[in-house]
Amino acid sequence: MSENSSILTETRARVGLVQLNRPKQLNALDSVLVGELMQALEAFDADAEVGAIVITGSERAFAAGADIKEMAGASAVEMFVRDNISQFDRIRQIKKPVIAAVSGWCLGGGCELAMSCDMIVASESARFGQPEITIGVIPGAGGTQRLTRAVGKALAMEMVLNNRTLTAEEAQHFGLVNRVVPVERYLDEALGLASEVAGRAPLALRLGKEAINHAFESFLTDGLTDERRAFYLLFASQDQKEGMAAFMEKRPAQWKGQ
Ligand code: CO8
Repeated sequence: MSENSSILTETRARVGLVQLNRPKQLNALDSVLVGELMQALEAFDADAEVGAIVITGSERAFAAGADIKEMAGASAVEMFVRDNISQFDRIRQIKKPVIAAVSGWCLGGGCELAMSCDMIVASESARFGQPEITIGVIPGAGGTQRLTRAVGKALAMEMVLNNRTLTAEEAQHFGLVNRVVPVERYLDEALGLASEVAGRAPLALRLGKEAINHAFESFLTDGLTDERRAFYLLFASQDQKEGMAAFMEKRPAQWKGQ
């Protein structure tokens, strides 16, 4: 097991495992974690001994979203210039199958990360949601696009506009998740699935993944650009400042529509 500051990595048989490792912050995705994660995925992708990759968090939280404390005070221009979300594009370039092993909270950027993977194995305790509306913003890393494709317009609207969360069972019912297993087994189940997939014909795996992703490409590229601009633009609003401050001060937000 090798240790960076925010992730742990190891190789088991032909599976590369990345564990998000900010448990006290519920694996909130700050820019260091996202950078280390993408680097680890790229290293496994380039490693001939690895056939598939698993990303996991802790039992309590896969990831509770982007790190609100890191971005709360930023202006729209700062968000646009930093463009941290472009780090997320790196996961789209990974050629090997990537499986998310999800337990507990899988919210905001965490849900977007899970949806950027090729398959999701969930524990019975997993909860999926896009709660950005509660802090005065919208999803910024593909949530409006991938969720709509995965669960359909009606439910995506309810999740993005009214913070509807999904249980693991609901997520499977609506096609977001491949398998739901008891919490003691979710990581082993994901590693087992990854190991099975890793044993399959490498070129066919790569082209199969590429072909399925092409089914999304035309809408995804334009949609991601629109979503990202809208997310950054919201940092020009008082409501974003109020929403994120209210989260950190553990109080309800007072919305002004400004
Ligand atoms: N950012 C920063 N810190 C967080 C986050 C977060 N997203 N989520 C939890 N934490 C911290 C809490 O502040 C708390 O820290 P402390 O102990 O210092 O007060 C600690 O983690 C534990 O959290 P709670 O005490 O709140 O635990 P609870 O069990 O009471 O509640 C919840 C769990 C419901 C998950 C709650 O923590 C919560 O609502 N978290 C925020 C969820 C959220 O709004 N996520 C969306 C964030 S915005 C986003 O993801 C936009 C994505 C766009 C681009 C992605 C780029 C990477």
